[in-house]
This record gives sequence, structure tokens and C-alpha cells, in this order.
Amino acid sequence: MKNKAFAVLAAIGCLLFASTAFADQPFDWQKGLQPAATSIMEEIRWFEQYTLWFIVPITLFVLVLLIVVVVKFRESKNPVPSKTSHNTAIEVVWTLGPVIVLLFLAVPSFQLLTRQLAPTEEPELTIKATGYQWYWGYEYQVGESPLSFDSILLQDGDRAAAGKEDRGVYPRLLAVDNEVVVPVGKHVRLLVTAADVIHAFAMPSFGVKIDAVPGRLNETWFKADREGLFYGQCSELCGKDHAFMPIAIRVVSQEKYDTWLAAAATNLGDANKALMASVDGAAKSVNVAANAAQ
Ligand SMILES: [Cu+2]
Repeated sequence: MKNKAFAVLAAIGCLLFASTAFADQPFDWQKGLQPAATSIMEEIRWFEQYTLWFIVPITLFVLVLLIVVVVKFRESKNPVPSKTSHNTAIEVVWTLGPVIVLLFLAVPSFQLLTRQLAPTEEPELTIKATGYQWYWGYEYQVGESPLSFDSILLQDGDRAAAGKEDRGVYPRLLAVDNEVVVPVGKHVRLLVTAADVIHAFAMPSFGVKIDAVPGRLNETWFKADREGLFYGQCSELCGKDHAFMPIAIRVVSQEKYDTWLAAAATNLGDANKALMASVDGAAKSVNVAANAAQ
């Protein structure tokens, strides 16, 4: 019996963690937010938990009050209703109570907003993301000739040629042909706009979500604290293929980023392939080593 329970728990554990082991993306039966890859997202996750400590007790309290009123003051038990219309003590309590609760929520909320909107560091890299119907275009503002490319949903037929057949790493509807590549631990400034209709650039594990509005340049930032392949999506209904313009950001070491950037200036496809070989190839050899050790 115990073994059976353990097996079920282990299976659930595998389900929960299996897909997150490869890349940061949503997974089946996910309930909470995605694991954080930036300090801002760390804080967002904390704030979500913190808020629940207010929401859940208040909801339960209101439920209890409703049940008490329904039971205690039902017609058969209480045929002559009270005509009380005012009670100063209650007025004071139900005004001050919510004010205090809102203060407890507002202070950390505004602190978090400030950290999101007013970064304290200078950006080390600036990338401009432009939303189109229905894909993203990226422009790296580096050196004399800025690097720019489009990032389009990976079609199943193109998987083999792109070397992206592993659906754990390159999932259907999230994988793209050209990922954004950024160095780990570096402050990246993100300029976001759109060329046709309003889109929104969202990267859940970075805590980034910002509207892409034609004729307007929005600015945000992120600083990924670990390497990996992160997936997000357009988050503003923008037309029939809104669900098919994913965002993929590959966070790599500064060294790998430098190599990629230098190669991408002449041939983006080859640069991506070389980067994939060094990243995915390294991951595989790590797995093999771990298997051998067991
Ligand atoms: Cu869109």
C-alpha cells in the first residue's frame, strides 16, 4: 500500500518536474507561476503568495458571515427583522479594516513596481522587439551594424532541418526558428513596439509583460540569473494568428553569446546552429555523465 502511494507521488513528481527540466515553459496541469529566472519574477512570486495570505482569510471570513446571516436571521427563526440602520462602531471597523489591509498590499506592490519600472543599473545590451501580424522581429543595437532578424513559429515540417526535433526542448507552438540570444547575468534593456496592431511581449519566467503599440516605444528590462531556453507568448489579442507568435529567449554564457553575436553578423542560421550544438550538446554530455555515475 505504502509502495503504491509512493509510486503515485513519484509519478506526480515526474509529471510536475519533467518538462521544466528541459526548458522554461508552461507544463501540463500547471497551477502556479513558472519558476523565476530573474529577481523581479522572484519578487512577483513572493508577492503572489503574500497576497494570498490576505485573500484567503478575507474570503473565508465573508463566507462565514454569509452563512451566519443566512442561518441566524432566516425568516422562520427571525420573523420580525431588526430596523437598525446605523452602528458607528461597525462603520469604523469596516472602513479602517480594509484601509489597513490595502496599505499592507500597496506598500510591497509599489516597491515592486518601482523596481520593475526604474532599474538602478545601466543596460549592457539593448534589444528592440517589434510585434507583427504574426511574428516578432528583433534588432540588437550593437556596434556599427545592428543585427536584426525575424522570429517565426517553428513549423513541424522544419524541425528536422533546424535540428529541433526534441519536443521537450522545442515544444509545439512555442519553439521558433530564431531565438533571441542574451548573456546570463547581464542587464538587458528591451524596447518594445509594434508595426501593425497592438501586441504584447510576455516572458513569464522573467516577470516581463509589456504592450507593443504601433508608433510608441515601450521600455522594460530583465537580467536573467540562469542559463536556459525560456518561452513566452504574445499576450494581446492581435488577430487570427495571435496564438502562433511565441517568444523564445536563449540565455547563455557571455562567452557563448560573444561567439554567437560575431557569427550572426554574417550568417544567423549558422550562428544559431553552432550555438545549439554547444548548448544542447553540452546538456547531453552532462546527462550521460550523470547516468554513468548512477
Ligand atoms: Cu500579437
